[in-house]
Amino acid sequence: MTETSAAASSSTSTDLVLERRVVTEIPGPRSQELHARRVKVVPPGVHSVLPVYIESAHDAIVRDVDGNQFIDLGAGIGVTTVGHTQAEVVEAAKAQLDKYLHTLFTITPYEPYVRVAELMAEHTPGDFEKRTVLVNSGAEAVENAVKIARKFTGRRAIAVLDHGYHGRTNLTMAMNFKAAPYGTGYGPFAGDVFHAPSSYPYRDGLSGAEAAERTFWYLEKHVGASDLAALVVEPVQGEGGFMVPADGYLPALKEWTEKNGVVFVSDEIQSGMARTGKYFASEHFGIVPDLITFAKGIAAGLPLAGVTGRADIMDSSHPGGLGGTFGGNPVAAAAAVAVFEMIEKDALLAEATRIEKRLKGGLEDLQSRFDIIGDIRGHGAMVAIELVESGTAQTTKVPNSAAVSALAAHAAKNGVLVLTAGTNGNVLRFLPSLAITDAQLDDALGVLADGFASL
Ligand code: PLZ
Repeated sequence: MTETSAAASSSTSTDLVLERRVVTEIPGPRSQELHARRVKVVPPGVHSVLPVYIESAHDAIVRDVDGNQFIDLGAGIGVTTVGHTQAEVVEAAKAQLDKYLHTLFTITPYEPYVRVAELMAEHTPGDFEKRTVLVNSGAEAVENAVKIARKFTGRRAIAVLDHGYHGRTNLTMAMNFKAAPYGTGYGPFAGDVFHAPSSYPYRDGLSGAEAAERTFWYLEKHVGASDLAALVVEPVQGEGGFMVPADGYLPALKEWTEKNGVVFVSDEIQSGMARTGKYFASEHFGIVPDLITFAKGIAAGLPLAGVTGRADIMDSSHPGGLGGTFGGNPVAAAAAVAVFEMIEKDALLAEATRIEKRLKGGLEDLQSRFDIIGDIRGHGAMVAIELVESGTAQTTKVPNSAAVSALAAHAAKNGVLVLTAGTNGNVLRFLPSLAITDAQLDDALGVLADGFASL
């Protein structure tokens, strides 16, 4: 395997032959060496799901330092949506690197930030004036949306939905549904955050209207609508397991927030930026959020995030109230502008729809052979399967996290990166880049089929 290692150490992302290739055990010897160095200097709290160390990546293929090549069905949790190392994005970032790397927008501003704000205004739902603030991470975007909603309404309380995920800062830990691993031992958490029941059609069997009534009852009795500044909702839940709410649920929530003067925040950090076949998943449900949080896919891997929303809400913050040293970094912003251009030029919304068809087709075929696949759900290139114990898919739906772990491990050993999710850890989620080919998808599905057969 020495031949392959030598090639690996000198290859760049653009030399990659775009196919799955397993040439060593996984993780290979060079990854193991790096891992031995890492554990001496990086704490275990920063956990890596699969400790193969990456050498290069392009489109939907990542190559490790041992020369193994993986079909990437995770895209760094939905970040490299346009594909790894796309020439347009890399060139835009390089051009910006030659001009200036930082000035601080709140000291001396620059055009790429303004351009991103214009593009967000254009591509988010809602035919009204909008404003955008740029920050560095998804959690920071959620923090800012909460700040902005509280300032606008003068109210204290924030509501979130069961199975939601919003980040790892102190406020956003309080907003997550799942305690372990995100919050365990890290409290006390921010107060005035209330969790309400969501819509989870596979498990609750409720219509959208029924699930919404349950949510309202909870918010009205337990929080009181008049004290509520914002309701923060992922239109398709990410870490929770890609739950698509029942028809009518989100429109009912939106209407309820309007009636009660509550700011509706759509957390589109995972579901946004063309991932679901629309620019923002809110569009699938016909809702127009007051504020949208975004991150992940917007800059193809460079750190950029933000909040876009109704001008009257966004303008309620006083000068100096919003910002941060690195927010809207010019290199990341230039990359984001290129991402928007790629979505248009390469008709990437249609690619997400292509991927949905191919993936769901393959997964339905697997479901007809393996009865532990209880549910297949999602939109565009954001699709998941929920696994249950054999014989329970239509009845008690007993979560089967062991099968999910075994399948993810089988996939990794065979050159497919697939991510898990779900409050019960029993969901396999597929969020490949929109550059993935049908042949790569079929190849990955074949690996999964073998995995199911060997369970
Ligand atoms: N809101 C909907 O999906 C990030 C978390 C990975 P940051 N999801 C991936 C991990 O284990 O830390 C996410 C999200 C939604 C907010 C966030 C937070 O975004 O950029 O990770 O802060």
